[in-house]
Order: sequence, then structure tokens, then C-alpha cells
Amino acid sequence: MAAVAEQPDPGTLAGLYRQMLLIRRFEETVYYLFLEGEIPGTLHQYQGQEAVAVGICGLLRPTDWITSTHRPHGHALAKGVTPRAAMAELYGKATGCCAGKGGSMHLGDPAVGMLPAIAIVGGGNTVVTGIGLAFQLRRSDQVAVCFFGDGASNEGAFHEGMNFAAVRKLPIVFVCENNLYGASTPFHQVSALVDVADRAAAYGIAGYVVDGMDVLAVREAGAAAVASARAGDGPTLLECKTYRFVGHSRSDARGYRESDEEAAWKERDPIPRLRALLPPEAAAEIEQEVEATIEDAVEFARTSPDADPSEALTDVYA
Ligand SMILES: Cc1ncc(C[n+]2csc(CCOP(=O)(O)OP(=O)(O)O)c2C)c(N)n1
Ligand SMILES: [Mg+2]
Repeated sequence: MAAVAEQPDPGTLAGLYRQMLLIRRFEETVYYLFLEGEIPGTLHQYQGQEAVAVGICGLLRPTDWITSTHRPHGHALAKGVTPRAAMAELYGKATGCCAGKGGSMHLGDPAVGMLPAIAIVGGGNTVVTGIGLAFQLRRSDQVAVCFFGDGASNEGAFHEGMNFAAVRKLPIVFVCENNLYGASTPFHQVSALVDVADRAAAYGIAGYVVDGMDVLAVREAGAAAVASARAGDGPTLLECKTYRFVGHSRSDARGYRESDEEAAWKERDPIPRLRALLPPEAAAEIEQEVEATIEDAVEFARTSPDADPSEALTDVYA
């Protein structure tokens, strides 16, 4: 694990708390709305993993890009998709970040540097090399970040993407969110290596294990990896050990997990952990703000027009 991180200034700490809480409350709210039948489809939720998206995306510029997965709500909000645009997308509304055509598994917006999320496991791991190569060929100092799961690390795309990025020294940070399971499959049953980070050595790049339940540790490890990519020193693999507090998707009763395992990880919830570093009044003020933001987003989504069927084939490139 990375060393204990140095504490950022109070404004930065407050910002990290606001972002993590925004994601948590967004997720809790959409779960309720999904059960009420207001949100169609299914949801793959991010409760528990907030420190990873917030720790990394807080280091990026609007012109840096990220790729994401079937579990993209946290990445989208952390990279700058507005709560209104994200909520409206989940509702299938024309005002959503993908005009209501993508839904939960495809959140994104090129305007904020997020490729609409790819739900094919490992899909982002090769696509991100194209983004990184474009940045390199243009001689820009932009950085691309690829978020992916432990399950994706056993896909061929993981290996191809890592190798290509390493050999071409592309400006990429690979961020593995190891939440211990690929759906119901425990990672230890499908990997003889304990740490995904150790695989970096096979490609000749650095890999680090990071406490993914500590936003400051993620931020510290991420800062070095982003700086290295931006300086032209090539990719890094960060493995953030984390845990999803909810099922894989909304139909998952989590029968494959022990309740004491869940309780042990809840003890490490990144949100109260950071709150303890803030003055209580400042934290309470942020909590009120976040509630108002979420209420506003729900109201916006509810009252927005549905995506128009006549638009179904616009923005389709093949
Ligand atoms: C190529 C491919 N295989 C299988 C699936 C079905 N599937 C969706 S999510 C998932 C598990 C992914 O696990 P992981 O990469 O650890 O991400 P997590 O769900 O834990 O965030 C699977 C098998 C898929 N979407 N794509
Ligand atoms: Mg996983």
C-alpha cells in the first residue's frame, strides 16, 4: 500500500468530500427511483468505490480524457458530467448527457473529457490506447485514464492495451478498481497472482497497490502517475483495492459474500473517513448543498422531455 498521504489544504479536502458524497447520494437516490419504477433498465452502482473516481479525477484537467465501464456513475460525476445530465440520461431523457440514448451503462460526454462508457468488460483498455496515441501524435500534454475492474484484468484486451501503451510510452494511467469480485466470481479464484499491480512488470512499467478506500492515498499515487504520463514517461498501472457496498447489479442478492466481509469493508467507508478530517460545520454545510443538488437533478430529469424516437439514428456512425 502507498505510504500515508500528506493532507491537502482545507478547500481541497472539502471538495473531495463534496464529490464523494455527491456520488454516494446520487447512487442511493437512483436506487430508490429504480425500485419505484421511475428509472428503466438496470443499474451497476458505485457505493463504496467513491474514493477511486474522486481521487483520480480531481487530478485531471477538463481536456484530459477518461474511459469507463458498465459501472460509470461515479466516474461521470467525478469527471464533470453534471448531476442533471447524468440523472436525465438514466431516465432516458433528451436532456441526458447522451441525449437519453445510452442510459446507465454509457454515461459520458466528450465536452468534459469522458468517452461514453463501454460496458464490454475490458473494452476501454484498448480504446484508451487510441486516445493516448492521438495525444502523443499531436504532441499535446493531455493524459488519458482507463478505469476498469479486476474482472477486466483477465480479458485479452487488458494485456493488449497494457503492452501497446507501454511499448509506445503512451500518456495513460490504468486504474484497476479491484473490488474483489467480477460479478459473483471472487478474484482469487481466477488469478494466481494476488495483486493485479504485479502484472505491470510483465510490460516493463510500474504498478502500485493503493488503498482504494482512502481518497488521499488514491490522490497521492494518482498524482505521481498522472505527472509521469504528462511528462512523456509513459503509463502506470494503479491497483486500487476497494469494495462495492451493493450488489453487482440491481438483481444481485450477494449470496456469494459473507456478511462479516461486508461489515469489515464498511468500517473502511471512505466518506466518514474523510469527514473526520473536516470541521463538522463545514461538513454539514456540504451535506445540505449535496441534498439540494440531488433534488434539483431528479426534478430536472422528471420534467425533461423523453428522447424523441425520430432522433434514434442521429449520432450513429456505422
Ligand atoms: C466481454 C464481456 N464479458 C462478460 C460481460 C458480462 N459482465 C458484465 S460486468 C461483469 C463483471 C465485471 O467485473 P469487473 O471487471 O471486476 O468489474 P466490476 O463489476 O466489479 O466493477 C461481467 C462478467 C460483459 N459485459 N462483457
Ligand atoms: Mg470487480
